[in-house]
Amino acid sequence: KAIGIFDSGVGGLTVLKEVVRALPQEDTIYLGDTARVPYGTKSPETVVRYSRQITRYLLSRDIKVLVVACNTASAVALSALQQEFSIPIVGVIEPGARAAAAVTKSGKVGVIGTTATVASSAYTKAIKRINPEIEVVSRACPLFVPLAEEGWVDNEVARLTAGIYLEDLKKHGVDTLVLGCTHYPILRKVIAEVMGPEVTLVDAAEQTALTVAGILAEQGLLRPKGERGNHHYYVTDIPAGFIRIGNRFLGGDFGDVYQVNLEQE
Ligand code: DGN
Repeated sequence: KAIGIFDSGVGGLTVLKEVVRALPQEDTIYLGDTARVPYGTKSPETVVRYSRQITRYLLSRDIKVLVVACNTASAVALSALQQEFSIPIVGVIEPGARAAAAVTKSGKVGVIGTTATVASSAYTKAIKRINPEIEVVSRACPLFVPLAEEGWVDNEVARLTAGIYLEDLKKHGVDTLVLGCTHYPILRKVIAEVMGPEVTLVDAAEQTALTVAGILAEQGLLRPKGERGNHHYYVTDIPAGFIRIGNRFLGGDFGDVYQVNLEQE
């Protein structure tokens, strides 16, 4: 059985990359809902409906654990999915929040994400659940998504955009910054440059992969080390754009990508 991972599009490949790094022996099935991206601007009902369809599809492909790599879907659909389906389902928000709460010394944590994720306060609530004393300052950075997709991750435009977005968080004196969107790890270098060496960046992708590894180990579902997993990719629109941007996200060729029509499933 494989690890199922889904995102609204290509961004969740940053989570897949970390899952493969942590668990190279596991098979993965990735679904990017490229026909219906972005989720960030849609109502929770719609995002829940899409997430259900995707989960049913991935379950039909025999998965043992599901990773909701999209922050928006994690924020609005995770509990509905967990109630409806019996396999373990991991979102990206809880692991990121846990890591941030563990890392901060000053008790001031910054969170950046899409407009929808920041509006949901999901990270703030998750961090406060762990430690109510922690002060959380969040900021939506919507322009980071097109910059990452365009590959403008290490130039003047990226630096300037990061400078403007992150100014307030810097002034606030946060010592920890959660990269709360699938695309932001791609911009890690400029974000780190702007925030300075005293701020620790928490990558929700990395922490999510470790959570998945923990669950599989706990349930005795890990494949033996030393094997090399197979990776399958499905998208809901034609694969061309996904392959172009995905190669950049994964840093190399990642094989065949198939189109699937979820409405017919
Ligand atoms: N995958 C989305 C997220 O992590 O919030 C970003 C892209 C989108 O759907 N807006």
